[in-house]
Amino acid sequence: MKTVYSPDHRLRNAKTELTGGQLVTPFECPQRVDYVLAAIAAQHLGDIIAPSQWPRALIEKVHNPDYLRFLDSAWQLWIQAGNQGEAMPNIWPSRSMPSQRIPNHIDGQLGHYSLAGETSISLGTAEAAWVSAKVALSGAQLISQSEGSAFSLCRPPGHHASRDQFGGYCFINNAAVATQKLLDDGAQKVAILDVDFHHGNGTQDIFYQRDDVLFCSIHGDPMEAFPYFLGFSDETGQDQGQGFNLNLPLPRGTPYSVWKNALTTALAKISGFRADALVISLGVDTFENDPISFFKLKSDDFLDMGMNIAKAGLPTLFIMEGGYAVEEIGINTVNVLKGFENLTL
Ligand code: SP5
Ligand code: ZN
Repeated sequence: MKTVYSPDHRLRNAKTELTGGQLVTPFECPQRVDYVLAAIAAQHLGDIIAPSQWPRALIEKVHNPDYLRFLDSAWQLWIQAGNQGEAMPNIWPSRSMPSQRIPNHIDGQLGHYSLAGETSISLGTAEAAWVSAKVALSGAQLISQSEGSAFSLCRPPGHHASRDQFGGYCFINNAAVATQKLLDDGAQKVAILDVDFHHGNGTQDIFYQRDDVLFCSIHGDPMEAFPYFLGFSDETGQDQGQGFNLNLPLPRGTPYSVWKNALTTALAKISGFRADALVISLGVDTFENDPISFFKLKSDDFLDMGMNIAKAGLPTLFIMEGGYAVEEIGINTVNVLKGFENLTL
């Protein structure tokens, strides 16, 4: 399987994440990709290729232009306002003051355009997010050109980003951008399976009213886990999209034996949808030693996960999302891809 990768992911190198009332070095760090690349080489997964250039209009199909302008300007506005640290939101248009206005002040803009407060914006963040989306688009192009499967080694991740909000370490929704590209290239229907530990709230929201994209997600119960406010099993889609959204929340301590049943349920739904292509939001933060998650998957379980995904028999684009047990992220990720290939070969 080919991997699309760019070293420019390093432009996303924030120094601070707000967690537990402290500013810590972000869990979502550049070293994550180093470990994935090392495992790709060690396991002989296949060629690593650079992304192509793509027009910004392809991103604007799933994100609002004003949001993208905000991302581009946020760091500069933040510095111009005299701040010393990295840009973080600390006030939101919340339930008791649900304003639609976009403030002039950067503090207000950060609140308007964010859905979580842990993710700082730093110099280079917007550029890295844009490159990450190009990595996703180039992966989608491989699938459109009948590659069968491909791996977009995206960083920063994307599945928490909505049309006009960042958060959860995500800025541009790479899976959504790639899915739209597959449709534009001729796919009639695309299924997205999100196996990251966290619910893919951004992806769900972007496609919630559509019947040409099926979104399925297996994740930590939002009553107990980020993003807390979306990802419940009664969210099944809206209007034309009714019936095209499937959430499978699972409790703390879930082992692979139970997780696998949810995968079977999701794959049955995907089979009934008769998709032309499958996009996997591939987070490996379901791993037992992940520092911010609570499932109990072991490294070998990721091989079985890949084999089962292959049974769908669809052209499949894997998009990197989360995974914060940094030293194991490489083997866990490549195990999914190897498991997929072993069944496909
Ligand atoms: C792409 C992705 O996986 N994003 C996840 C974003 C989660 N951010 C909130 C994390 C809260 C972590 N709490 C830390 C507890 C550490 N003991
Ligand atoms: Zn995650």
